Amino acid sequence: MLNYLNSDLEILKIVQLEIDRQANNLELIASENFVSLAVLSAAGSVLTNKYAEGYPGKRYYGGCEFVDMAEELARERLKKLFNAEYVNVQPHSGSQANMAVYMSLLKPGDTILGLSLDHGGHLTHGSPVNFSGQIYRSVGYTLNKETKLLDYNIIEDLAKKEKPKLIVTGASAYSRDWDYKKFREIADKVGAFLMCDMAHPAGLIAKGLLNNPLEYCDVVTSTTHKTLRGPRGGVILIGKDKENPMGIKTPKGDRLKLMSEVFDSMVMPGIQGGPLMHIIMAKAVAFGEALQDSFADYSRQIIKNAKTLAKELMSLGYDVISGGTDNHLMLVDLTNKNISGKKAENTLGEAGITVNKNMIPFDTKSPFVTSGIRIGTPALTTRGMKEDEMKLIANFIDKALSNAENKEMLKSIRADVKALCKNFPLYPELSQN
Ligand code: DSN
Repeated sequence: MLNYLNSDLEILKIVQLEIDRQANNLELIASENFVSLAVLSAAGSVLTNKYAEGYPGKRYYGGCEFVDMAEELARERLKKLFNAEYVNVQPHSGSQANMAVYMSLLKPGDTILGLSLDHGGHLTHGSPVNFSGQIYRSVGYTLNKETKLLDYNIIEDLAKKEKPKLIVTGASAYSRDWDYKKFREIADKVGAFLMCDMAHPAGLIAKGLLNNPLEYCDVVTSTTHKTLRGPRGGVILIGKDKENPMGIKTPKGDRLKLMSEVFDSMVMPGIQGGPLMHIIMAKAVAFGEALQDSFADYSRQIIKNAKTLAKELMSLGYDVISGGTDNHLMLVDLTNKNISGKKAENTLGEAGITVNKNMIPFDTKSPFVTSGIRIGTPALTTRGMKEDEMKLIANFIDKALSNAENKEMLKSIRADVKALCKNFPLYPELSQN
């Protein structure tokens, strides 16, 4: 595959360095994963050459008969994966998917109620530095101060007070499951639309390992590159069997037409132009992989690994927020270890362990420093690592953070990390070493 880059040695070098970095470091960023060579090949295929504005069978360009097949396949596989009635596979990213939903359901100035960014929410759930907090009036719900869990009483009180037009569920840094039924009840009490951005746990939800937002939300968005292990991108979905899926009264037969008109036309031409057909085909490949039984084993192992890592870290004296995890990630409050998230990220980086600094609920430090780190297991699980490796990794993390100023120690952990990585080869077909 890489031979074709011999024509541009500067770029070839960069790709080789990145392959080497991915292969020789422990990737614990909760939102990242390693795609299969099949997904990689589809993403790097000739479909990148094709303009296909519109939707299958209704394009503004000729020559779309084969890209139509790719998009149809992506749609059908995604519907099957989540038992969805409607999907749109064109959003270039999760942010674009969220934007399309907001612009379909809201008018400028309407109120959005989402989990605050500093409590684990996402930029697009109403942060003041994002379009979602600038075009709309945004109110953030926070976690319970004692338990660091979602507190449905607080959320209901806030919803009654603020009267949001849209309630957003889903997070980037929350390690517990969501009770979408409770959110539905709250949304119905205040007459709000209910949405879930399931970008992080989508793969786990697809395999039935977490509660399913499609059963209760009017609309669900996701990225495709986290636990779903596909190419970078976004999707929009609506579940089956709801009388009133968008909160709008319509004759039953017209529902699908209404949904496709509203969301499809907001994605294109509303906020996007030509779809990335190579990425849409790569999404189809990833959805095909996720439909296989082996993906359920993989997803179960992600959770087992996360639980093991959380338990080991806690036994080493780390304060894992909420005392553990139900999904693929955990948030670690480093306050008792006297090290900031920023310093921890850098220190672990030196030891070959990649994590990201992350605000913890009620953090007193800035987002550039933070009191915590976020750790996730999807990528290492893809490499085949299991509970035994998680125990080793917890010890690497502890040794590094306890010796943050000891360069020799960090170097020696780095060597151990590299040795561990060698036992779980990543993309050997692409590696030059
Ligand atoms: N940036 C992603 C994450 O790391 O969670 C969310 O979009």
